[in-house]
Amino acid sequence: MKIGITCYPTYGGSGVVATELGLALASMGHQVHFISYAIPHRLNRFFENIFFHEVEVSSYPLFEHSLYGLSLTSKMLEVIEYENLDLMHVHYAIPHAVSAYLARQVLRKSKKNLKFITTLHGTDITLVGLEPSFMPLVKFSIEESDGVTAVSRFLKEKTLTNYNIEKDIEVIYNFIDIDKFKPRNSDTFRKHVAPGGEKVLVHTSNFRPVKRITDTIRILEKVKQEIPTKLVLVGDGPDRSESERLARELDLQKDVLFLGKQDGLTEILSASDIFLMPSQSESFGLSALEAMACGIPVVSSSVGGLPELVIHNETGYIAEIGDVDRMAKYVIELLTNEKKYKSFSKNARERAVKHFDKNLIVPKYVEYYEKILNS
Ligand code: GMT
Repeated sequence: MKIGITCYPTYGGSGVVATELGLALASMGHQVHFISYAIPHRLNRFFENIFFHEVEVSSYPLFEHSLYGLSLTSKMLEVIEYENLDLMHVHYAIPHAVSAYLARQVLRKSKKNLKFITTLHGTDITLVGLEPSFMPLVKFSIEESDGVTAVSRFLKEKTLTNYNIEKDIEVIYNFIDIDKFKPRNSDTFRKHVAPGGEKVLVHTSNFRPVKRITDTIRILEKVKQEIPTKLVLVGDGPDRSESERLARELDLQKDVLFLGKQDGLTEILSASDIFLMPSQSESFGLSALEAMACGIPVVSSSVGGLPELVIHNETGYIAEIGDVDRMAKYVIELLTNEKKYKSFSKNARERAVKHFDKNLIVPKYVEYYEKILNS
């Protein structure tokens, strides 16, 4: 198959999933054309069967704001025609699904056929898409997609009810390379982070308000009263300054390590004891899955798709949003009960391998592509 993929190429989870999917499809012999404004950061070297087409946004004094959606449609049309694509697969509804819809309509005028699939990831439905001005367009682009997938059952249900849509939405969970994300020895990093043998809590994200980063610091404050512990925060974004301020205010500046954006995640995760995800909203929680695959139990909020990933009292614990007391209690329970910790760690890795292995999930996308192309 020749597949076009459009995604946000930055650090967000949807871009990671789209890129890993493209790489997996290419390794199966499919030809994959990424169409976006920048090269997805995981495509950092040559890969057979992978092509990248950069969307250039034209500037003209009259255009005070970027016309990205239209530039994207134009690039899609060019690539679909010249590369003879069978299918477009867009990740994140806004504006990608609208651009793909427009490209399909333009092609229909000249009696050419294009099918496009939209994968919903989370904030495109639960946050941005709900803005009153966007809502009708998001609903329309979902209804008009030839196929729609969602990364959790929660997100599927939310889409159908929030937008009052009657459509078959296929749930295809996010996936992980279990050979890359696996428990490994990372003594050097651990010695650096916790030189006194302290326990290590970890969180990775894009530091947006939905992630509730400051909750991780408040959890640390409580856990530290019982067990010497450090907190490693990986990533960057709008809430970083506020989090650094809180760490100083609580006199925890020596115990909270802000590492910024990092590529060597597996080493950091493997050197940690518990992954924290106290999010306000989370349709799946890819970074929690990465931790689980490394054998790290997760303590998270109970929102969105998290209960489909984190099995309470088995691979980690879940608690109400903002209930830092309970989350801290769960962390302490795990850190003080070695037998329980070991079994949770084993269960976390096993769950990642059994349900979210790339080799199980990617074929589901291929099957879905075939179904849509033949429909
Ligand atoms: O908010 C983020 O973490 C980024 C966002 C994205 O679209 O890049 O993530 C969403 O998609 C991820 C991949 O499917 C999911 O694992 C995240 O749960 C989801 N984020 C939210 O729902 C807040």
